[in-house]
Amino acid sequence: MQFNISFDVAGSPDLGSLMSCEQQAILDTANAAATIWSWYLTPTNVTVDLTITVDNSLFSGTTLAEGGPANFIRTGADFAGKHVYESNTAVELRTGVDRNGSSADLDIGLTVNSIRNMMAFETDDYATVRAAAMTRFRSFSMRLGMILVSCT
Ligand SMILES: [Ca+2]
Ligand SMILES: [Ca+2]
Repeated sequence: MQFNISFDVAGSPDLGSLMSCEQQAILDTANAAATIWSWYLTPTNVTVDLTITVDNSLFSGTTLAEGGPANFIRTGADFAGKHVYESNTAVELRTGVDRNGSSADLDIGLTVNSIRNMMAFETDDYATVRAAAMTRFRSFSMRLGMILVSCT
């Protein structure tokens, strides 16, 4: 499987606040993370479309990022009287069927503050940051826990 990663330009009111090199660094890092994720996911020939939104109204405080599958789909099963759902990404990886068509399968939300002030920069202790990031990428699999941004 492979990822197709892009910014949700129309849905990112604050993307323009980032320098082009910051935008590129985020895409580069997300693509590097996706490459690692793909090692652990199905070899099925499917493409998971991941969009990144930059919107300062998404969150504040110590949150680094938000993210997850675009939607959840009823499996048809029930458990304890409740409907059971699974993520569209799980369905696509398992069956090859993209239930939401050309819409993004996975979303990541960032703010300018989280990118600039809360994430690790290459000028930090990069080896430590990188090792921690790799561990997190494996642990969270389909979630983005950290983005390494370098912009010179
Ligand atoms: Ca897809
Ligand atoms: Ca889709």
